[in-house]
Amino acid sequence: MVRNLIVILGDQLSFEISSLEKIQKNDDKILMMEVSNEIEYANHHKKKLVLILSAMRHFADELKKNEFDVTYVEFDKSKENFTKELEHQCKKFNPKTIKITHPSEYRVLKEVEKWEKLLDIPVTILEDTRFFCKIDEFAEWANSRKDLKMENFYQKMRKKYKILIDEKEKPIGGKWNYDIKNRKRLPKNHPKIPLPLICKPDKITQRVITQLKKEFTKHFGDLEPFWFATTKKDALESLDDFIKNRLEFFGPYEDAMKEKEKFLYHSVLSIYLNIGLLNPHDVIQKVLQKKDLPIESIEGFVRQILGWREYVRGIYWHYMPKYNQTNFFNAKNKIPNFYWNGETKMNCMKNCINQTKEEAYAHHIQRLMITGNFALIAGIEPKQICDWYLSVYADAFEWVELPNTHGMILYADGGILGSKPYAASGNYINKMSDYCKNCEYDVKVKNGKNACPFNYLYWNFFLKNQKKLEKNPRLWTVFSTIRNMSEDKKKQIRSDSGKFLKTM
Ligand code: FAD
Ligand code: DLZ
Ligand code: SF4
Repeated sequence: MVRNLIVILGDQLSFEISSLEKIQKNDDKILMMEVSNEIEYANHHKKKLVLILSAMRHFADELKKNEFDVTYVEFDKSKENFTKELEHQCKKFNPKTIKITHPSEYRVLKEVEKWEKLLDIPVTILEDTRFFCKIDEFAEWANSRKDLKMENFYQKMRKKYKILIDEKEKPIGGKWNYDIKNRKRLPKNHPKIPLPLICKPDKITQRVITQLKKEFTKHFGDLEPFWFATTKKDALESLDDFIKNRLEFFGPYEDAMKEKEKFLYHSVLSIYLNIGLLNPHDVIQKVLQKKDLPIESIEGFVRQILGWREYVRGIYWHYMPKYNQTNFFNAKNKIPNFYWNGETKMNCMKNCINQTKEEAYAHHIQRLMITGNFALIAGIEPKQICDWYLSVYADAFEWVELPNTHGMILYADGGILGSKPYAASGNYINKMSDYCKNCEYDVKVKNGKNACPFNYLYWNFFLKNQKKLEKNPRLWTVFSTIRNMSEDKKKQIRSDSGKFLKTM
């Protein structure tokens, strides 16, 4: 008889996962399941499917090599969902208890919470200790404050873990945040930037690719060339490669965009962090060892992982299940087809979407200021945009995708996460990228047929939502311009926007 049946989910691929902490090799069994429901609940990018399934199979092999008793269930149509498959396995193994580390997504947690009653077997859900901040700890912080600024949370984490902090609890370098130094445009003759580490698909990955080619042809995106790491060893090498080749300039060019540079100085590590191949504690410790690199790069990078990543997870668990129910601007437009096929004259959108199709990756500013900004000012319904982001990126899991999409880009939560909507006109995109020079639209033109759609949609968004936003002190300049705007100009903006939105 099996003592504990330990269920490991597809984003818990780590020997340090809490469910394995007290495992006894002779008495306990590990269960990993590939199931249709997880593969089909979103239109996952094909590269995301290969990444997760291949990494799961590699991890199961590693466990077996270390003499753990593992049952690994490969997908076929009969493997419907976690619960049905677990029920089937429990009949075979009759475990005394089931153990699992807290699922990262609300949807899966709710499924797990039903197991005890359904199977009549005790189920223990353990804390996910990979994160810096416990769910309860975030709730305590959130309940004690009027506003939930990321910056305050981040400083609290820095102090708690003594990261970039001196003996007097003061930030190293004198400032908590070097955001101001993270906004450089990439100069024209900037040398070619080293690419992230390319990992050649091994036999396990090739088999997944072959299986997917047969079974999941309808999923979004290009399956090949597949180059992601699918083992901890290769993910650690990708981390070392980032630290060696790109970290130095991560800070200054964090907000830059360039047509032929898909990754710039970004780490491309979220895909490994989110499924357990990399541990965020280890990543930060390795980065901190690079004491000779500019503080704006080190602090900038630490802020993303210790600050933003932990903060959005906290927001997610604090506000779910209601978080995705809001629609502050009552945005109702349908997501245009070009989000799926890249067929648009807007060069910035075309580039970001085509890159997403190819790589299952876009860096933060592309997600925020191009595809996200457009969705906001074009008034696309939040649910449709959230589904898109959840599908198309290899790092997309609801706990991190939803706050970024629903909160950060769409402001659909009414300002829980952000203090103002991140709306921007073509001017910002032109300042931070080279997309406009190859565009059929003219970024300098504000209205009419050749005008950049971001220009009139930007003003249309604020005109439409004036009542909801005009009291926001951070938008004072925007509404002061609107107050001085002629009625003719407003009419033109509304008319151009109406015509454009109709073509979507
Ligand atoms: P880098 O720029 O190198 O940053 C380093 C690390 O910091 C990342 O690997 C990531 O773990 C973390 N990080 C940075 N920004 C954020 C953030 N805002 N929230 C959480 N973690 C962050 N990230 C995901 O991991 N999964 C998602 O599904 C996801 N969806 C997003 C949707 C939208 C609309 C936006 C605006 C952002 C989203 N992000 C998401 C956050 C961020 O864009 C990605 O983490 C980042 O682009 C991943 O690339 P990178 O590893 O090269 O990141
Ligand atoms: C995203 C995903 C996919 C595509 N497939 C599986 C799978 O077959 N088995 C599995 O355990 N997990 C998979 N995942 C991840 C889950 O959808 C989900 O994100 C995690 O269980 C965390 O809640
Ligand atoms: Fe994008 Fe406008 Fe620039 Fe074209 S002109 S690339 S639509 S910002």
